[in-house]
Amino acid sequence: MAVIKESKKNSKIEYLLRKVPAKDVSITPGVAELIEKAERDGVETVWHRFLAQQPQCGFGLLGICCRNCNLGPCRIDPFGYGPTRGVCGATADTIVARNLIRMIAGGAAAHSDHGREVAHVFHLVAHGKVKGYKITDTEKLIAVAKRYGIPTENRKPKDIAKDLAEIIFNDFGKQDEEPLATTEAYAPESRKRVWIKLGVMPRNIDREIVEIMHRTHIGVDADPLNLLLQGVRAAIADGFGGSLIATELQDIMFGTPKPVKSEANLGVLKEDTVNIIVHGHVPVLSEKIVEAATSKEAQKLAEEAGAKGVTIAGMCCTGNEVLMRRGIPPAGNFLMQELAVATGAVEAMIVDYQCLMPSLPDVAACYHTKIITTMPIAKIPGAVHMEFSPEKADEVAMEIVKTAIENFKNRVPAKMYIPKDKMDLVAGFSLEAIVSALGGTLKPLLKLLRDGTIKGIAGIVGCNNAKVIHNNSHVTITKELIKNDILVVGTGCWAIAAAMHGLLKPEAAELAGDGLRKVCESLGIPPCLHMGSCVDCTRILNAISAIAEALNVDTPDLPVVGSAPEWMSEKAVSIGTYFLAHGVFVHLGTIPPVLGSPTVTKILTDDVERYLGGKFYVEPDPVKAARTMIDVIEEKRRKLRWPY
Ligand code: SF4
Ligand code: MSK
Repeated sequence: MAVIKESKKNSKIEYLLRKVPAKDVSITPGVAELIEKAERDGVETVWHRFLAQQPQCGFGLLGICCRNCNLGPCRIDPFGYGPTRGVCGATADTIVARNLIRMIAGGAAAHSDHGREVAHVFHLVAHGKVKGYKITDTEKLIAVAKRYGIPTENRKPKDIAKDLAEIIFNDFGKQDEEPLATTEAYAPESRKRVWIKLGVMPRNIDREIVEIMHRTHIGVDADPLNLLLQGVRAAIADGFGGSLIATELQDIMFGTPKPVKSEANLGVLKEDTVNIIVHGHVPVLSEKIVEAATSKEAQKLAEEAGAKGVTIAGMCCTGNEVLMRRGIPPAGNFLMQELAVATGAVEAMIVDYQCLMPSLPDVAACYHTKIITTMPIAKIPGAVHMEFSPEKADEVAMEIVKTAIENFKNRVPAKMYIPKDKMDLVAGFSLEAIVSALGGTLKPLLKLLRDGTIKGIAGIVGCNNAKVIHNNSHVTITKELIKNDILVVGTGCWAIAAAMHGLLKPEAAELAGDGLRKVCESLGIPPCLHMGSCVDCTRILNAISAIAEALNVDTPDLPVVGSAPEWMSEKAVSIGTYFLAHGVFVHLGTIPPVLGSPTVTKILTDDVERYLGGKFYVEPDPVKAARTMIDVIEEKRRKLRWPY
């Protein structure tokens, strides 16, 4: 129970408050107040648990512990006084490389299983086997089908969809050595040549993940470079055969995002309505929840329950999905999920999968909130499980919404506090929306890049991490970059951080350098563009590829950088690696567990550039990191002989 019953735990909470003032934990308005409220209510949060874990295991932080077999666990002495090999003979280099690519396997598995779920629903839609979903964006369906060479002339959308579903299913299941159809359809030719030469062209997402698990089993691959190359192959497979499939099919079924106005932060919750939060990643359920919650039936039921309607808000990437397609406001990003419950004003938090804290039901136990799990693969002890299936999507969604409404009567006003803070935003900049804002072609952007009005593009992605001040690195890096005329595009929890700090408002153009500011003002857009959820990092990849092809250069030549300032998840490792594979200079703001092997560290931060054109750069200081990214962009411009 997070309702801290033992005096020992209570004293720990008080101790933490004395040790770390809440204001030093987060820069986001409302967070400090709610941490204090949580402590008063006797509820522990992620920050309390993070401190309770100190000091974290030094071997783990360096990546030099291994428990891949029962001869272990083994650990390597980083100072050379103790063991330099595991029981089987594995060195630090082998162990670090194995551990890192197992992280990539985890991230790629999460993205691709999400993609697979969406593909299954799409297959049902194509074959007319499901009522609750449909093809919403036929134009996108045709554009995607053309990429795969599927005939589209004079054909019904459902027939095109059947062919597309077949090819995508085959990408998941095929056993031959040929590249994924999706990589062939989307990757720039110049990159494919590099990947083939290096032996990292992916064959099948499942196979690349399985191969990582095989190679990292005791007694298989011990060569750090060979292991890391398989990590690159699995990450590329994720980029195309997992994440991109999710993005494209979600757009076809739920609509391709267009600019939409909304608000962000905990202040989007309302005192007098039923409040429902959708949290997780996959929109197949949350789209239905939004439909059900905004229906006349739900509004009427809420009024009968004494509320002034139903408010629905998002959290993490499910939040991003429903924000960019429906304008549903996000209540916060990853580290704020428990605080949303601690407002005492949430009737139900409906979760699908990924980035859900298993502590949520414990926090909810202190209030009246119901944590409702919906996916058979993501149950949490203490939560209510209401299983979702595409065939019964509408019924399940309405049942869940009704459960939330019925719970309104259990709200305890004395335990309720909603911070007032919220911020206006514009989200929904899919690549299609960006091209449309530019008048139907990328040409104006290319001209602005060439003449230096916009110096470069930075893709900022990823999570929150309790190791650093919440949202500080996201916001600081973003402000530094736009001040230097670098257009920022991004996804995931960065997008929600940027929104809560006013960086997704067109007015944020005031913070940009002269060139970027004028462009934003003339187009009426913010200097930071919300491109979606974690899987939508592939929208950024598609943008980079389209720009490179239009300029007839390879992707590493572009004045483009990537950053994951506060990353924590395995998915972020996979994303960072597929950006690296596209030749992007990728900044990491929290230190990956690789420093126990100078060999692996050097490969990732130096040698890899010779093979792929990009490399990782690790810097926790956001100002220094931004400066380096600006320098990299200027260097790329110099090489292109563009003004810098
Ligand atoms: Fe130890 Fe080797 Fe087994 Fe890892 S695989 S636990 S290093 S014996
Ligand atoms: S939700 S993976 S904390 S971005 Fe996509 Fe945020 Fe990272 Fe989860």
